Amino acid sequence: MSVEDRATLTHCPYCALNCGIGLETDAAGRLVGQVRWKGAPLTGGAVCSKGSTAWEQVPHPDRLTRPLVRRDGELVETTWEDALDRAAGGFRRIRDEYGADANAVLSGGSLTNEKAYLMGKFARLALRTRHVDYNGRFCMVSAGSANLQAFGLDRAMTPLSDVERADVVVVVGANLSDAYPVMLPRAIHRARQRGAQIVAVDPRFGRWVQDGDLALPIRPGTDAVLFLGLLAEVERQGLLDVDYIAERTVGFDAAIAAARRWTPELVDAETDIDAPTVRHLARMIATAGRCMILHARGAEQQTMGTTNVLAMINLALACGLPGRPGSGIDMLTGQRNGQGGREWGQRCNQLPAGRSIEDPDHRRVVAERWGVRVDDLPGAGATYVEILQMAGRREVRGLLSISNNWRISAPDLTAVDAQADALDHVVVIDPFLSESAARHATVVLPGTTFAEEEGTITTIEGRVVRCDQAVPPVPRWSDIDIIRNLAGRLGVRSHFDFVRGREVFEEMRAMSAGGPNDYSGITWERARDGVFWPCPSESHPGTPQLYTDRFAHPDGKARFVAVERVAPPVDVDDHYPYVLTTGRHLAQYLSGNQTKRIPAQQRKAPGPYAELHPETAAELGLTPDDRIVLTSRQGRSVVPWRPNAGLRPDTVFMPYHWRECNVLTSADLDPTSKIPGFKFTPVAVRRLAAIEPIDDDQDDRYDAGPVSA
Ligand SMILES: Nc1nc2c(c(=O)[nH]1)N[C@H]1C(S)=C(S)[C@@H](COP(=O)(O)OP(=O)(O)OC[C@H]3O[C@@H](n4cnc5c(=O)[nH]c(N)nc54)[C@H](O)[C@@H]3O)O[C@H]1N2
Ligand SMILES: Nc1nc2c(c(=O)[nH]1)N[C@H]1C(S)=C(S)[C@@H](COP(=O)(O)OP(=O)(O)OC[C@H]3O[C@@H](n4cnc5c(=O)[nH]c(N)nc54)[C@H](O)[C@@H]3O)O[C@H]1N2
Ligand code: SF4
Ligand SMILES: [Mo]
Repeated sequence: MSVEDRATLTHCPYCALNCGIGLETDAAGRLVGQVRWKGAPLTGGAVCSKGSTAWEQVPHPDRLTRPLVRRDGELVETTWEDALDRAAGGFRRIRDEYGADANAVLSGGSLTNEKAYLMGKFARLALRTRHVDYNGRFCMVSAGSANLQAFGLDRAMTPLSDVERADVVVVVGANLSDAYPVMLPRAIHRARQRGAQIVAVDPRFGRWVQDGDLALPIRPGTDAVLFLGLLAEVERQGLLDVDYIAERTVGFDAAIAAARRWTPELVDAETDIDAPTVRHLARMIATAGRCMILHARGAEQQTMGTTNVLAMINLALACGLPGRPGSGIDMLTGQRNGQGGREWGQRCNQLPAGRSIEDPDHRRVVAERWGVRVDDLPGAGATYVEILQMAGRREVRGLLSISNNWRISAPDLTAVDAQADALDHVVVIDPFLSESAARHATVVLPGTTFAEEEGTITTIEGRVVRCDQAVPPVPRWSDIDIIRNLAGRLGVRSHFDFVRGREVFEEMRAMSAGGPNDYSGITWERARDGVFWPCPSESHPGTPQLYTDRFAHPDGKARFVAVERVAPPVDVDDHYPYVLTTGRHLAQYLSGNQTKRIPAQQRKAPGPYAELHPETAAELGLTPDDRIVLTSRQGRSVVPWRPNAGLRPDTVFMPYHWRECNVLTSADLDPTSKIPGFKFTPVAVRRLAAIEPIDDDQDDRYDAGPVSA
């Protein structure tokens, strides 16, 4: 029997590679395991250890099965009716007393497209608030804003299957070994075996970087300088693709004028990448038959993240890479539905299908298709960190949260706790009690896991794929049921009268017709094998490769955007001499509210730690069993340390899955994308003295965990 016949086909709930898996149920309909789905798009049945244990979260004993409400400071079980009444009643009271914008919604990039769409719609039509944002604000928005400015769309342009055919692959700030363990390291290795030159621009090298690769240990926060210098050098060497620049782009003169002062020597002084290497790399990229540039959060989660990406795009355009099959510049999206999650209107400035909330035509189309008056659609609102800050000032008083966990993942956690403490009414929908819900929720509604619902997600490549439902939700209701029931209590049920994912998907297809992210030709059936948007009709094959003939701006041309080097707002100094940069461990996923509960994952990464270069550790007089004290302007953490000779000696790396990390980071934001600078925090490091008490500001009263009735 084929896997299609004996298993329910779906996709891994964690990262954006969306590895396809088959879920197996027993005769009684219980989930019992998972099998390989060899026909899965892109990854062909491969999974990493997180993916192979993902199903264990579904029947997990920690699952929330009944709603909780806070009484006398404690969360206690209650009925669904009571919890939904209180949840909706709290928002209604706040709206009556303080106005609709005193409620806010925080949503997430792990949700299916259908739920992301419903959350944006719920904020606008049920709560009628401007303030709805999502945790992709911590992730994809620098890449997104740069791509929108340069190309007019926010999606990877070239399919990842092309990586293995490239002659040069430049990977900027992506840890493929831990964050994209399936498919990408192998594609890079295949390219390497074919003779391709692999380039890694990163202050820390993962296992995927090998001998013979050009490994460039860049000084954190200086990516724009490197790419400005490369652009200038391509011109100096006479290697510009002048025909492409003339025919397919605008804005080159201003961009090159801003770049020219960056001689290889100046680049060296800022980035620590030496001048001969800058010259060599410029020539290599400009003369490659096929060149792919891949970038992830290293250069993007910076207070100048948008600038960094624009600087990379300018180089790519100058060399004629975008739109040339087998070449291009791709952002590597992170979360399960990091792509679809940023298309369907759960962002503060966005309406469904990539439409802008400020564009009168877009507003009119959406209002018409929703059957509401244009004036009833709120305008643009605040972003994630700004919403928390507004809570601290009591401008926002009610919060509906789904699929995010600010008490681990937001920057400057001590401040965040105080901000969220000031909220009057917090409703959290989550399958597991998160640290955020444990401390801040007034109502907790048990959420849905990936195996308990149907829906679509849009992969790292922009391919819309389908997730089938294997088992009924462990709690009585699914996330979609919860949204419908809350909407009913707020008097707008007719706009949310959906039970199944595919019903929502049909509304979305119609909604997207003619919009920037057109899904209208993607049927439920076609989504089985996956279809790349835009796909404007059922006979259209979809669009794996973007921009072959024209870019998405009205005139069809790409924009060079002139950029200057922007320094981090606070640099290292004598008090905080090291740069803390943060990221991932292979075994854990984001705030860990799912993976920390799975024994195989937890054994591999049981708790926080920091990595130091062995020379740095020697200078600090550390022995292997020592713990270190990390101090930043925001906070202090005590953690064990590990040596990593592949890390810059002036840089400390910490995986971010535990609170110890984000108590140190700052809430300084990129002015355009409003992403926090997670990858650059000046810190002091010292050995913890043997007799020193550990008064960390970690508060274990609010650990995520099972609740007893
Ligand atoms: N195991 C696991 N996999 C995941 C996730 C997870 O939580 N766990 N999360 C998923 C998500 S949501 C995302 S967004 C992706 C993230 O995927 P990545 O962005 O690849 O992962 P990070 O570990 O955040 O690492 C970013 C890289 O940037 C480097 N870096 C730091 N500062 C700089 C800098 O200034 N310049 C440059 N050029 N590089 C720098 C770091 O050393 C690191 O190698 O991973 C996805 N995959
Ligand atoms: N220092 C530092 N901080 C970072 C980063 C970094 O690199 N460094 N990376 C940032 C990045 S890239 C990201 S993407 C963010 C993400 O950060 P978070 O917002 O914390 O993401 P998750 O851990 O996925 O939180 C999601 C919550 O949603 C729940 N959940 C998952 N799926 C569903 C669902 O379908 N329905 C419901 N109801 N609940 C669901 C999970 O149980 C979990 O409690 O963290 C950011 N924070
Ligand atoms: S976590 Fe990512 S790489 Fe691992 S199985 Fe899931 S989708 Fe694939
Ligand atoms: Mo992310």
